[in-house]
Amino acid sequence: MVQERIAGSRFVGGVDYKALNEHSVIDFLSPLENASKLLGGTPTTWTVREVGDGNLNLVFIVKGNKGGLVVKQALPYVRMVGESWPLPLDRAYFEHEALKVQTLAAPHLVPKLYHFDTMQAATVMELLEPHIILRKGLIKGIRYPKLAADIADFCALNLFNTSDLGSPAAEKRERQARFSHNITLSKITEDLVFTDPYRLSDMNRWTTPQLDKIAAAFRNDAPLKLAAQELKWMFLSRGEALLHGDLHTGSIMATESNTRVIDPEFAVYGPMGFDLGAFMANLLLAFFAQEGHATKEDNRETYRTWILDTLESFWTLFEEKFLSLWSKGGKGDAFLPTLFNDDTGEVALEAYRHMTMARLFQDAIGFTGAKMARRILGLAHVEDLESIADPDRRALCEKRALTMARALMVGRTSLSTIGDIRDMAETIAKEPVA
Ligand code: SR1
Ligand code: MG
Repeated sequence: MVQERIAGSRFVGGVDYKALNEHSVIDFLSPLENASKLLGGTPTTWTVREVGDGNLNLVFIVKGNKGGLVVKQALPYVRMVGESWPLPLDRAYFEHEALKVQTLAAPHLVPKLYHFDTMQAATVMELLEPHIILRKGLIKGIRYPKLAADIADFCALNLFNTSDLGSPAAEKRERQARFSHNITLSKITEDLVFTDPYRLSDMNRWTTPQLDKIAAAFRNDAPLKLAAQELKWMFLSRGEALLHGDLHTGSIMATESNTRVIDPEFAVYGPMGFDLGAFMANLLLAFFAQEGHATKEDNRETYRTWILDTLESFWTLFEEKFLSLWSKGGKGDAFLPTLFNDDTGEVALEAYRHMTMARLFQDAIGFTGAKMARRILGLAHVEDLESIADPDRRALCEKRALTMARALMVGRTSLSTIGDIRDMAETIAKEPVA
């Protein structure tokens, strides 16, 4: 399984690649000095648990008498489907490279990196404890007071710093060229997010028969398909910044006081709105799923309000942070401040910054819609909805989410504030569903 792509990733998954197991991971770690130090004791005393519950990789938690760490290894196929769907191992390289970039921009919001093994396509990194996957917390109804601000910071710092506002052109071009080789994972996004939900595909699934009509309506909806293709075109062609590429609530680990973003294996240059939309889509999916998690004791009303508060704060804080980074001036070659350092220039540039944020908002909500629809009509679904056991109840939540997804995609250019998005979600959640 030798990958012949680019210098840095060429040898990822070399001839001696072997999928690790709970025994061999100890042999893999024991020669690593920093890992042994962190774990403490002797390798025979270390305990291992494979905990990967994502769609693609193996994840081992290893603990010793002093501490713990995580080993994440790429498999040569899509874990959720099996060996019939091969996948290049060099995604581990892109993930590690993206984590390095993110560590420079926002070290407090990503796990610490300890080691990357090219041959085994494996990264050794910080064990985040007592963090849990945010999606699971949202299903349980846990509130995260720092979430909106932390993800707003993560997005603003990474998107700004890797764009032509924050990076000198030569540096940005080199990085963009490197990540442009993350072709297979980008193609998954192109197909699963922007294409498959709008055509018949063996990969698609949905709650049937409840959603059969709406799934067919999506496949026959020309304005919606145009919107999806316009977003896909943006994803393919507009290399604004290095994206995380898969910023859903399963890629965030959180406690009530700490937030970390993991799993950037889909990293690629693309439109900034894509990451912003991914996060907002998953908040909205969590919002619409709450009705499925309501019980007699807890109708989840106040929790739903908290999710929408988080959505609103996220956008507001992102905008504030991005604008402040831009006003302070980055190292980028676009909009050199020296061109605008007279009174008229400053006013014009400030107005332009606000226009850019308005455009970015519309991009982001278009991607929000696309990322919502794919999780209901496409291959990879979300636990928020999947864990609603009663299919009628689940379908009700899903239909509402699809109604919102369509409205965001088709109507994105006539929506202008995050308050509009909140109102739309609240209205759709109250409407009767056919
Ligand atoms: C075949 S991979 C399916 C999905 O899992 C990842 O989390 C990405 O979202 C991808 O689209
Ligand atoms: Mg992932």
